[in-house]
Amino acid sequence: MCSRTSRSALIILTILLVCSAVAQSASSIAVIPKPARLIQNQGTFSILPDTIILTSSPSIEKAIQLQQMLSTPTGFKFDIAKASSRARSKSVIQLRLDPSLQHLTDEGYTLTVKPNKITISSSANAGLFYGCQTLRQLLPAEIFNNKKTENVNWQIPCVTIEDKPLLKWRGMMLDCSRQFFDAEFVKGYIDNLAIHKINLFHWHLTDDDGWRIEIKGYPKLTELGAWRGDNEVLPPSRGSGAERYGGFYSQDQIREIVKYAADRHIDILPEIDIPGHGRALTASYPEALCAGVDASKSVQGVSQNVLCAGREENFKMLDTMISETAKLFPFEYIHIGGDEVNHGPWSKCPKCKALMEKEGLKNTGQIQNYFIKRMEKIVVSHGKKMIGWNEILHGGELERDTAIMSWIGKGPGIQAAKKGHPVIMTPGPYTYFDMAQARGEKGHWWAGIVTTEKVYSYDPLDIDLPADKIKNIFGVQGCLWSEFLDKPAGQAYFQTFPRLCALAEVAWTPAKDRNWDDFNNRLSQSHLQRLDNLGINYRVPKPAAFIKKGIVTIIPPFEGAKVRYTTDSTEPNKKSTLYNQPFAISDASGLRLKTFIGNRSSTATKGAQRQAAAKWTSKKVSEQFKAVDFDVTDNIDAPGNWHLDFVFKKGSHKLVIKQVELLQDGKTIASDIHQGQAGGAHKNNQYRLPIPNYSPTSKYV
Ligand code: TNX
Repeated sequence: MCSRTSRSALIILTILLVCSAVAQSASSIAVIPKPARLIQNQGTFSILPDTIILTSSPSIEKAIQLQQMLSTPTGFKFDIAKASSRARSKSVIQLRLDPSLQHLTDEGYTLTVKPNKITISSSANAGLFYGCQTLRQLLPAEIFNNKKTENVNWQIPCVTIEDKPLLKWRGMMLDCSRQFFDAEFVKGYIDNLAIHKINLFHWHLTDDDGWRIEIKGYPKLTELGAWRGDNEVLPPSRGSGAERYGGFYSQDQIREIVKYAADRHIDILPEIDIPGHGRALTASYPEALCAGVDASKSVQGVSQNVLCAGREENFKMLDTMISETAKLFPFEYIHIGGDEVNHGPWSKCPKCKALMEKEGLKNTGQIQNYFIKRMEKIVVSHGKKMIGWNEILHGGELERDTAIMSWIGKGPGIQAAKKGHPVIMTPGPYTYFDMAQARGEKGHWWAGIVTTEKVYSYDPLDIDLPADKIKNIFGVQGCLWSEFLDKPAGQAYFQTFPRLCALAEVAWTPAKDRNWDDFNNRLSQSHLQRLDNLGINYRVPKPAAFIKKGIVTIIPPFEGAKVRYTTDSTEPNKKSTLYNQPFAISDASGLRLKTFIGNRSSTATKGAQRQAAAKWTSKKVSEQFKAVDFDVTDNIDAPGNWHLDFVFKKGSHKLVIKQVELLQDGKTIASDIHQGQAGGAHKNNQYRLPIPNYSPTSKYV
């Protein structure tokens, strides 16, 4: 029997957060992001073939957008009439500009649904647009179909909503360099952001693996630098193989996309990533590199990707790029990257050494600050403000107007906000959508597994700063780097959704009104169906399986989810056994299970875990070390080497463990003495406890 050696009993540490009650009442109402205030009233409004849209001239575009959203799935026409006209329809949707609603900001709105009339009011068109998005989510999910759908009762519950966003910067970044996403894809992506009331698209346009923005003054950037492959200036990489791969956006296409986004109340922040991450630039214009041979590499393993800081022509080139970029993008900021710069080339280059001498720079860190400050001047000279990744704070001071994106964690953002810089929080462990969502799934690991729940748990304003500094936290943003996306379109959506839905609520809804169970309920019972109807390849959440004394219990990821399984290691499909009750199994290693929603399924969960042996809350642990007992008799069913993992789920305090002992009928039979930690990071958190003589009648503590 001793051959069945490795077992584990989990102790889950849960530090409970006190959450306020959920304001949104009816279970059938499931708006994401959750409105600030929503009251459900008696009755319903029905959209009918003769429903009309009333508005005034300045909002006619919003009325047309609403008409387009509603008419395809319903097949109704939705005549648009001036609010002043004597509209005869009994069924009216009115969009009203109302200056008295300025306290809700330009993006806030009120929405009242009465049996004969829907009124959306805002002080600005942005608020009307968001009111329309909310209205859409009050309708049956078929309203998101892109074809006429028969036999649907297009009813909306009567409600009174008053809503406004928590944060003014609610962003999402897409890396279009490592993988090229064509203009149509970008537009579709923008559409899907707008539905979630995201108001900023950060367009990562240049990096080591492809230059994507047409710069007329330097045409080789896109003639050469937009392409990779065996016979191109850029080597094959990122899954694209030996063939010529790439593409770029012409200035005309960019103008069109900027307008497309603006119509959906999304600003576009362009990023030109320098002075590192610049191989696409230096492959097109090698003279931009430092002179001499340099084999050093960036953290990503890329060499020859840093611009020479001592070559004056480089700043002329950058000035041209920023000048052209500034004209294409009306948004007030331009992103200049500034991340992960390999200083190696600067320390050897004669021009950089001469620059250090001339400017009195003591080290390469100060060269970086010199470079970034020159960029700041260039950006400002073209009428824009600069923003960069948190490394731009290294080596010296910057103008207070310059904004910081805090990616490596929250720390740099907090420091920058203290100094007075505007800050966008993009901490990897919460907002990096290139991180894997579960073990065995695609993605980076450096910031840990980033689940939808983890994203949802993030509170960008939960930082220890005075109010006048907290106001420097402008917002929050998700980032999707694309080096791991080998099937760009489908995989990009898989990585983005539903994590973006969680991020949208983090950005829009105050923390006191956020509650994971409530959100997950709205997501799983209604919103996933909307995403499905929109054709979004979202990630279906995986089920979990637990085993105890030979009996497997499957936990679906949400109420009502269908889980199918196999026991012979084959991938479950639509015909596999549907789980409906616990079952016995002699060996769980061949167990495979998947969640099925409509035509979609999750990735497979393999095998079954041991049930958690115990749970902790903050009340049970203290600031001083103390001994705590758990009865684990129920978890142990055989002799062998058992493992105990301490797993931190949520909360703001880590747990430090000094030693673990196992007692059989009051007598110590095993102990493992080493310091472990379970928290934001887990360190040495596994304890090994051999049980040589198991007895089914013994008590194990
Ligand atoms: C770091 S975040 C990078 C990117 C990578 C990403 C992968 C940042 C500013 N730079 O170049 O793609 O990590 O997670």
